[in-house]
Amino acid sequence: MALLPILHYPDPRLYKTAAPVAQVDDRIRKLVRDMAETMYAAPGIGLAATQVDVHERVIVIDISEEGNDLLVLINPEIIESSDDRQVYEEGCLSVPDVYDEVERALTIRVRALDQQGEPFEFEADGLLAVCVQHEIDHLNGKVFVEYLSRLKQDRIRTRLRKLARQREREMQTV
Ligand code: K1U
Ligand code: ZN
Repeated sequence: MALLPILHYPDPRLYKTAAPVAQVDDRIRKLVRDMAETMYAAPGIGLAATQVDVHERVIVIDISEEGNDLLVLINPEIIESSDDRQVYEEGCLSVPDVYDEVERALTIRVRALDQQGEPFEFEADGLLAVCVQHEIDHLNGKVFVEYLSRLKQDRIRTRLRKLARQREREMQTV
């Protein structure tokens, strides 16, 4: 297994649209294992392949307290969305130390493939629905800060660019 580097906003690779997985094979199952390890180590409750610079439609999620309930979604699709909405204070491993409120559908019905390539469907609400929508946005090249005001986005971009330059300088002095 391997820990994968996570891209940080505003890296342009986060804006790419991920392609459908053509075949669920050992390469995809290894990607899933590496993504899960990376998500648990971060720590986070979700990770999309886009965030580790792999532009294929793969997501891992674990919202359990114990971190022992991994959900793997390959080629996920939201096939129904409620008109009822919920607001949740979201975070993102690609946007460190930024948390802000985003409004999304309260309940969704999701269709995806599992690690054997078998289709399955489930209904999600609450945090799971938030997380699935957030991760599918990543596969579509969208980062949650794009739901915030232009002013907030500019401030976040400036802060993260500064942080990246600082990290680069620190690496050069080591
Ligand atoms: O996609 C990501 O960057 C992962 C993100 C998922 C997410 C969190 C909250 C709302 C929507 C989507 C995270 O995991 S951010 C970190 C986080 O929320 C967390 C970390 C440790 C324990 C509990 C939560
Ligand atoms: Zn995210």
